[in-house]
Amino acid sequence: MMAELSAPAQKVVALAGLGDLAEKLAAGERLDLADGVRLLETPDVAALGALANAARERLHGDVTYFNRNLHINATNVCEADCIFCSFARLETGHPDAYTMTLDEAVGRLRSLDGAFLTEVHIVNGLNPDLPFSYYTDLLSALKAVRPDVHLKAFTAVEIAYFAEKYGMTTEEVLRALVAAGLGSLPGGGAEVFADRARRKLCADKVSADGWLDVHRVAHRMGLRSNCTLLYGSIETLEERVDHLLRLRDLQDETGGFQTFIPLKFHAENNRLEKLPEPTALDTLRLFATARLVLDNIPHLKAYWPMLGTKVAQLSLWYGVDDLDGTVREERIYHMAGASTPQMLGRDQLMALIRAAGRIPVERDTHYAVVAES
Ligand code: V47
Repeated sequence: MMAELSAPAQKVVALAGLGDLAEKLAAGERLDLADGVRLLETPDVAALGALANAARERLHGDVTYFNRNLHINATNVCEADCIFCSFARLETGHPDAYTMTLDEAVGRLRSLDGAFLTEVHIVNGLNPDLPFSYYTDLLSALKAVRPDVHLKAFTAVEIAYFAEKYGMTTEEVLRALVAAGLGSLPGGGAEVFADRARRKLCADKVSADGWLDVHRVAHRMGLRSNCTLLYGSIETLEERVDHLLRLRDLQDETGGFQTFIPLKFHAENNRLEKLPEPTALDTLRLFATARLVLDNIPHLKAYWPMLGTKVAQLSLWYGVDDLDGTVREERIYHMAGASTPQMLGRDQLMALIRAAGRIPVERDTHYAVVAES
């Protein structure tokens, strides 16, 4: 079910030829593959935005969440050979490869010198030269410095890699990480689930079913997680919607996803350099379609370091209710050509949200409201 569309919005939607989908949504019916593709193809992005905004306002009104977080990418050494990636280096010893010592990684948190934050987000390469204790020690050392901070760490691709490399089940890996301080999983590594695209983009990392299964196990253990789609490289519109539907199916089963984050493909310094990047209109269409198809995932997040602050701000009228975050230092997209700043302060984030006519609310990882500190 959606919020009522205003009479002028109903007119715009009807003129765009989307009246039947508006009726379907108003009746609480779910969108299917063909519906999703129609939305992604519509030239009338304003009409699509009106539909998505109604769904967004039904869930969250004018509230737009943000959080204060720190990103750590502790190593870029990675065995996987994903053709879209500008961050990874295949081997330790490559001139651009790095692996932080635990002191260096924890120093990133320590150097904030007590500055307020609620979350550390950690995503790494699949490094063949590290023992499992590197990751558990990293989590416990971060917790020792700031016990109050939530650790959202390791994509499902990393978890699957740990299970295989260190001879454990997914559940054993997750139990050991939780014992060391893990609080939830980020949504990265999903890329595109469809076989055709996945074989081209990232043939040698965990399969779509493997990715989904790590999240299934995590959700059954009571952990929450996020999910993503890498859009705008070689995938078709059908493959984008297929990806959304597979996420929706798992969410029906477990209810453990908090947030969907579409990740916009950046084309510099990787093997897809010749591809044009998605336009702002493609981005708005995808966000709005995701809001409407993913009727069971509560939050839709715009990750401003990859979208740019202007498109991220605009997205707040195309389904988005969450702007990630202060971030502080981002490597994955900046190595792929993102020209956004490395961090936004709390005041800047709040001003950006207010200027869009929305209400900023600081959240923690589980969307509890954080009182001003
Ligand atoms: O899995 C890599 C993507 C992801 C490129 O859960 C690229 O809150 C675009 O996990 N162009 C990692 N994308 C990032 C990630 C994440 C980010 C923000 C929030 C959350 C969350 C999770 O980055 C990878 C991959 O899909 N990526 N290279 C590129 N050239």
